Amino acid sequence: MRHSCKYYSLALLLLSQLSMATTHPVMLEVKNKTIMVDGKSASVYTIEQPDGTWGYVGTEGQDFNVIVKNDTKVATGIHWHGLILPNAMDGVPDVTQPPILPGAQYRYRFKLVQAGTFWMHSHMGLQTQQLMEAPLIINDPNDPYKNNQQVVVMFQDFNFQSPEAALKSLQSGAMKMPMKMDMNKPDLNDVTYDAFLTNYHTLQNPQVVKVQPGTRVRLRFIDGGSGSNFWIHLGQLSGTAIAFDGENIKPLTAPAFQLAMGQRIDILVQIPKAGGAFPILGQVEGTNRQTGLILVTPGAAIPKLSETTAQTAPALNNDQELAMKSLHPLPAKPIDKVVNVVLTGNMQKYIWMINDQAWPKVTPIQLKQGQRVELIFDNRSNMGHPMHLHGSVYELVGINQQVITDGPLHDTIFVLPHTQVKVIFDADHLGKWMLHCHMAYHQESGMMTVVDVTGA
Ligand SMILES: [Cu+2]
Repeated sequence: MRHSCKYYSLALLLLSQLSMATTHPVMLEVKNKTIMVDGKSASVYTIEQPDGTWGYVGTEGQDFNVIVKNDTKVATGIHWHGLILPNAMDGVPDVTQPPILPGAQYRYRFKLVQAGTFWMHSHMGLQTQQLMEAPLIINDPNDPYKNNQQVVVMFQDFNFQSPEAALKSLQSGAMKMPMKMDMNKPDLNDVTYDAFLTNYHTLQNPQVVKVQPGTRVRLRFIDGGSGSNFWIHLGQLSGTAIAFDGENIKPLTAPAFQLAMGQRIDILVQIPKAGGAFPILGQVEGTNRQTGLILVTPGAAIPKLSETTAQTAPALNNDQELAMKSLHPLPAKPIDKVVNVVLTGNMQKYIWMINDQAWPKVTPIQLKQGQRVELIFDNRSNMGHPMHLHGSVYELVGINQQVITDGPLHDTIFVLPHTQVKVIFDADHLGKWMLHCHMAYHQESGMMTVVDVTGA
């Protein structure tokens, strides 16, 4: 009996290896894409499968088995934002792998241990600003909402000017407005954009998604912007957020939702039985500019939407962070190590720093595998910073003096100006993990470091 059981297991093992071996890798091609922005054509990037699928859809428990093929003229590296994975698979050029040269390929293979809304983007220079990005959706086979239609809503910001030229203007102070001198007001938008896009479309020519009356739709929002935070407006629909940064939260209903660069939020909406057209909009904080797409039931007229609104959107705030509660907070455990992450900026020279150091001249934050770590983001600058840690999920445990229990889990948390945000996580995974601001120009101007997790 024991023997037959052993042989049976062996046979199963061989069978599973065989099936793994025969799984064909998914090809993800990084390539140029021509888009129309308000009547003018522009060349940007995209990441697509050969059949035109934008990005990747997988299932929790299965393998992420991907070949990235660089069909552009520039070296690159694609990072799987929010995924827990082996360090060598993290896609950071010159840190976890060599850059992928033009015409070259790179293979990725690991098990998908999460489900939710994630995304992929270049981790090289300012390539995300040229929209080298795509959704990365992982379905949960036991998802209670799995029969609902899913719609990806990725917000993007766009300039005809090259991002390198935009950075030069920032460094020379040309883009700074007089309000930057007012220390009482936060600085909201470093970069002035020509257009805001949703899934590569402006509101002049928005994506129109067919939905059925009386059904529930899961909107998977991704802020793929390089310099823009958004307020999500659902118009006449009421929305219930069920996940943030790919992690389930207790259902949260609100009149509007907030999304900072790099973050994702999953919102359920109920399409009325009477049907109609339902704009799903993102308005950039501190501006009257908006982008979005339209959900439309069969036969409904498609409205004309403006790219501007009458009202200027306020700055993001902490209300949503305080209202969200994790469905699966980290298990209680004593803190082994506290790490201060002081965020500062020199607006004259446009240098952004972590603990007074600017990438790449940084001292890595050293952690031992298995440590429960508390990170204290201490933002001493006049701008908010969406702080992203690779390869881990952290739990919000405090904002300034306020202690938070069952706070939401994040891989990217927005740290408001002159605010302290505390998060905890377990340094379970060996390797060099990037910790950086997701505002592309801050990241490129120094606000990045590395967390080095070594054996205990
Ligand atoms: Cu920043």
